Amino acid sequence: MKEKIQSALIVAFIIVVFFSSIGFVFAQNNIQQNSGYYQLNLVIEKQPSGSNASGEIYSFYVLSNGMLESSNIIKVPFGKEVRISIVNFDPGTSLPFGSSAENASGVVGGSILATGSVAAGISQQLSSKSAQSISEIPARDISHTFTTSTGLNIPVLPLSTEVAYTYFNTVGNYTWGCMCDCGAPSMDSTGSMTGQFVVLAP
Ligand SMILES: [Cu+2]
Repeated sequence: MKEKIQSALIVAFIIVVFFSSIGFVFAQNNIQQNSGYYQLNLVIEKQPSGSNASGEIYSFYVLSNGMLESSNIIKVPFGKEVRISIVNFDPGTSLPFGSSAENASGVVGGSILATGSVAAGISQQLSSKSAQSISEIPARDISHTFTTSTGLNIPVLPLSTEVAYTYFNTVGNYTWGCMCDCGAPSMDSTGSMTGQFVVLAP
């Protein structure tokens, strides 16, 4: 009888240890997913008012908590993986100023994921299964670029959603801008097609 109780206790102990270790593994995974990278959501959307010679003015916005905020100052953390999502509602193309704007640079793996659909939600789910991995876009097919003075360049297709992973390894104040001839008023105004880019100290 005593032996039976003992073995029952041992079995119970093993079960408890087994399930608590599974719980521990799940908890670990959740922590890694939540703090694995910093998410920067950018949206290229029509400005509420104003137009240029060729029509509407499109601007970069930062999507934060479901709200489109100004891209006047874009902040990213130092030394941490940053996942940049760009949702582009502009159907038009605009020629880049230089051929370097055609290549994805400063991104992990030298490529970006792109899909020809426009939805803020897509950027969260975009994976190599649903998107094309591309390392360059021919000049004639570029709509805008997201380019920083830290050496990052992401060419953006018209009406598309793109995702790129990158790191910023120098703290400081930099600039971001679009390297395309996409309309004089938007190109010159901060918070539209150019602005400050700040890499924050940890
Ligand atoms: Cu542009």
